[in-house]
Amino acid sequence: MESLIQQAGLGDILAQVKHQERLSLEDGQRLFACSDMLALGYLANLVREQKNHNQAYFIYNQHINYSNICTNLCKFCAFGKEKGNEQAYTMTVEEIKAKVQERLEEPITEIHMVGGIHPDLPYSYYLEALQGIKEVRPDVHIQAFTCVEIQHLADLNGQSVSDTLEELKKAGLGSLPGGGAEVFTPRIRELTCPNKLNGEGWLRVAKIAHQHGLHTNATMLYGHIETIEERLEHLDALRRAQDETGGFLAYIPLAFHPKNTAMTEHSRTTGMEDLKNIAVARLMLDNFPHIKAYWVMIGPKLAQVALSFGADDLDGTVKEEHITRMAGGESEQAMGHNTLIQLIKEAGREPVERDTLYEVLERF
Ligand code: V47
Repeated sequence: MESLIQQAGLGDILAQVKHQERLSLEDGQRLFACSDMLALGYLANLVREQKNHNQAYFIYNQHINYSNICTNLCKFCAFGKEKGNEQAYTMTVEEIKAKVQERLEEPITEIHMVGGIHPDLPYSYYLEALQGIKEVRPDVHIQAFTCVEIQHLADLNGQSVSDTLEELKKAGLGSLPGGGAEVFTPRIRELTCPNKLNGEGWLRVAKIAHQHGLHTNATMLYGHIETIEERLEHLDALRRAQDETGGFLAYIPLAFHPKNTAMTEHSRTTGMEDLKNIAVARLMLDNFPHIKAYWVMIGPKLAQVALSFGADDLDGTVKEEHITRMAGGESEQAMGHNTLIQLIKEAGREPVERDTLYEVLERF
């Protein structure tokens, strides 16, 4: 295998990986330019096994998208709708509680809750939603509100992000998901999501969350108009932020789904693109403990393969996630606990059920 790496011209990167040295952005360019997937996978797998051995994590979680009404209306998004649109919806706090109640008999440990940037829901709604979930399911970890939503809540509240996060924490917030990062560069934001909090703002909120003891995830939406340089700039910004705070848990590359968006001229990403984004991320993000292959976006079959190309986490049982489905995602909306275990075992990995903070709950 190592001669294959030499043949692919990546011998120096192999040496750096073995010595656990940080790769440069130029190295990243060469990795993205490499079409020898076995060589890339081998390198990424070395890092994956240095950090996570043979373990592959999953979580028993429930997704709740409380509202799709959004003032940002990003061009890549099929989920967000203008107020008044016939497909627009907003759940009441009682409806959110009922969703949690519906699945009370299942051993769910995490509720993942995100929504659009709503023009007129009051700040109290968000606090009550968190409190309501906790009333119904007191032990659950709530991973909710992207950095973009947090900034919006601080603006609504008229207080700092710090004070807002403290209040949300008291109401039950446990950590932040990684959405809303898209691609940080101003060019991409201008062209695809001009109304959204900018990249600097997203990173600032994430770092403040980390200072308050709230872990967060990070994502990148790839496979549209971004260049390789822009992907690497995004990864580098995350790596630098992580050097400062150490608060990121997982990085999740999100494959662009064009259906029903304002960017339908693009095709879906290919399997090779998806694997490459996972492998390069694993190699570049040397300070991120986990790389997640989100099966809802890349499909369970490729997510299974990704466990040998850098990923160590498949996310979880999910159910009722509307963001991918609205944009043409065809994966089943829920994955059984046993199916996840089977996928992982077949990939030759050890299935580990985790909680949100990667504490081991059960090994299979
Ligand atoms: O913020 C929007 C992206 C994100 C599309 O933190 C799209 O563990 C593809 O962030 N095609 C939401 N992607 C999902 C997300 C997430 C998912 C799973 C786990 C975690 C985690 C986070 O989805 C949005 C946006 O970046 N998105 N539209 C689309 N058409």
